[in-house]
Amino acid sequence: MAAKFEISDDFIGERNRLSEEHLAEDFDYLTRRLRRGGIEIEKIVEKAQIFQVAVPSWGVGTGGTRFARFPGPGEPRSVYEKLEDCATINKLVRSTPAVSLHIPWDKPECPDTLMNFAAERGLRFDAMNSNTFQDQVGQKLSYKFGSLSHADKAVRDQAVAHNLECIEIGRQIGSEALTVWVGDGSNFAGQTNFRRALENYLESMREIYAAVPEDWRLFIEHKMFEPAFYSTVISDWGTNYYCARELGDKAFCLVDLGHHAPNVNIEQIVSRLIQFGKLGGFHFNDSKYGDDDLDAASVKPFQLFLIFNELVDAEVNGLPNFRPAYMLDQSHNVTDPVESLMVSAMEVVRAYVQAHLVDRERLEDAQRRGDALAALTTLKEAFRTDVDAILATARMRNGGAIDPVGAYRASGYRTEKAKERPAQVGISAGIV
Ligand code: PSV
Ligand code: MN
Repeated sequence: MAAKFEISDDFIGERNRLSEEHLAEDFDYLTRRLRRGGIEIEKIVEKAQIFQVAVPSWGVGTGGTRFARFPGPGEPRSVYEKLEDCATINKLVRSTPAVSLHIPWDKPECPDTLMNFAAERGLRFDAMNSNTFQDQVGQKLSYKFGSLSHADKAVRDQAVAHNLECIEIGRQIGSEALTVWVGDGSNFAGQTNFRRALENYLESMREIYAAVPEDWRLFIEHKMFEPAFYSTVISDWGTNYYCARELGDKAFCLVDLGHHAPNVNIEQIVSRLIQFGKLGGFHFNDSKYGDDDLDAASVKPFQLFLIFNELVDAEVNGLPNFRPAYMLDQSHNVTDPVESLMVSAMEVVRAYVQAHLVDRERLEDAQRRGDALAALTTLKEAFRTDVDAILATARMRNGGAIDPVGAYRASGYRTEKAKERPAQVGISAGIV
């Protein structure tokens, strides 16, 4: 088999040499600026160097919308090619060494081979995602009217069995979490009995929970709407929290930023879940109207910062068992998915770093004195700080690119992949 094109470390080094000097100047300036506020820049660079966010295997293909999909050149055609793209992302940004798989889209024939393939490229596996929101070819019973909450026990059993299979595959490839999102719900008033549906869901989830290994976590993802447009079974963080509590210590709530009503105060939801010890993790993306799955921070960067303000507050206060799993969950329609995922990963690190710049003593003092303006100004000062030099330095020190998108484009990766991966007619992607 012909060798596959890869971006080499040497190439990244050459590209970095083009802007190293300018970066050093910017870094020097920022060092002095932050020092004025009593912040030691090296500590923040270290934070940026160790921060990680997982990428979704389904994000490296063009997702499309409910109306159409316009495939791009060189799209991955298998889980292996998806991993090649994920490895490229990590090589350039150095903060995405874990990949979240979706089963059966990514079902490996040989888990060992898949795990080795990933490890050779510096990757490991994050949470497994089950899929009972679609019918698969040859599937016995349909999920048209639900899965884990279905009125028919036989359908529920089938959906439970699928989740158990996901856990089994996950165990074989070194994953340590299962994320369950169901599309279950209703499109018409009266279509389902709300209470019974939730009871059915919980009964199914108890079986799944029992199969979750002791050192794993079970993430429950809530979503207000879509594909069901009248009601969903796990509609909101309250229902999610109730279920996670009912299930037990291994169960946590996962917050996908696109899964709430418009204008909902997500940072407060995050704070509540932290306080109740049930924040499991995130699916980062951004939205203007609904679950648009746009690139992280492309519409509401301040919201992302405020979410990280809560997260960093918990981190610096050393809250027990606080270790949220960070993942991206986006759909790319008009951009090169590799570029979008790199930019989003960098935006997530940016929000994390900026949240570390918040003067928490000053904030607390303003809160005590009831000085709302001073409190907001304290947050805004951190949010407005241009931390590009910190992010680029952290990437460079980790072996990545100062300018990941520039290096990616200059490498010709996409053109090479288009040659290696001739388009497949009818290729499907995770659109949800
Ligand atoms: C549902 O909209 C969702 O956010 C869930 O995380 C799914 O697993 C994913 O999208 C599939 O694209
Ligand atoms: Mn999601």
